[in-house]
Amino acid sequence: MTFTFRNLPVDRDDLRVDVLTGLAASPKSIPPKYFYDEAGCRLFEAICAQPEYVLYRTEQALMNTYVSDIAAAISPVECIVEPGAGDCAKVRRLLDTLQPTHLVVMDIAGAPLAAAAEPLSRDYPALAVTALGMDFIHDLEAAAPYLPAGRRLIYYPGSSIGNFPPAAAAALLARFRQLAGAEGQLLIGFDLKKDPLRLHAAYNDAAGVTAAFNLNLLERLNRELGADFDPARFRHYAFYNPVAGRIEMHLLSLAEQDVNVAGQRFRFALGETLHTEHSYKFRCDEFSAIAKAAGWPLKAGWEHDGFAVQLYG
Ligand code: AVJ
Repeated sequence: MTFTFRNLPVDRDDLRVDVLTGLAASPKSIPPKYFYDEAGCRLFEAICAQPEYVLYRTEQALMNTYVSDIAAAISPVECIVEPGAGDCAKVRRLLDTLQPTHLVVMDIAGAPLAAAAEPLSRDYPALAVTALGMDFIHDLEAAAPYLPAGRRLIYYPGSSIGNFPPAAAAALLARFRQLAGAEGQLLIGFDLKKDPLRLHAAYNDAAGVTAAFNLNLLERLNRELGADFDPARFRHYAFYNPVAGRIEMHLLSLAEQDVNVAGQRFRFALGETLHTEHSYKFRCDEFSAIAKAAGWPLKAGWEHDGFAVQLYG
């Protein structure tokens, strides 16, 4: 039916400020949301097609297997809201079964989101689609004026929540709770703790796509912040930290080197890392405790081959 795209005003300096702050800190780090420029979005889709990155296909299989149970457990909704919707592929299955009147998708990568969301309004003639190019981690509340009245389901698949340490995950889920409103529900997918060798392989694919995704961050900073990183002098380094329960992804400096970023100089020691991503893995009970602390009581859950989807509300 209707398609609306809005690029919500982002502070243009966010990238510069966050990167300069992260590089000045010890250990050095950059938030993972900055992976997703246009090349980064394409590389993430390519990761999902790698045989080692089973997470994506396992969630698909789970949703295919249990879609009617899941749909039956969800109370009727008028609106589905998906933060970080990316290529908008996952939500189609819910549109088919729940038949809401409105869909609101958000993503920090506005142009790819608009391109992916527009066809949905053609494929679902009864659906009003709103695409918001926005940094929802920073600014979730700015989406509120675009949500129609009526019952809302927040859909947060793909283990995106794994990017956040437990306290930050609870804080984000509490903000989802506010946005969802009185009769709001949350359907969320997350990766489970499992054999660390399987996890390790998923972030170290043989074709090197995850490495390219990680290193693309440096290319982006070179392009957008006039930085002079030499990607050949950094190594993609990802491993499972069982004490913290997370995959850690780093860019490790292969030499002592200076890098200039937005007019400032940063020194990397040999072997020093720039931390680029956490990807937390949970047990079901661990996750529902986090969600409960954020005001979401568990309604139902499904598990398949090391991946879980839970319904709250
Ligand atoms: C999009 C955050 C779910 O952590 O598995 C994939 C991103 N990073 N390979 C993840 C990612 C490296 C992904 N999430």
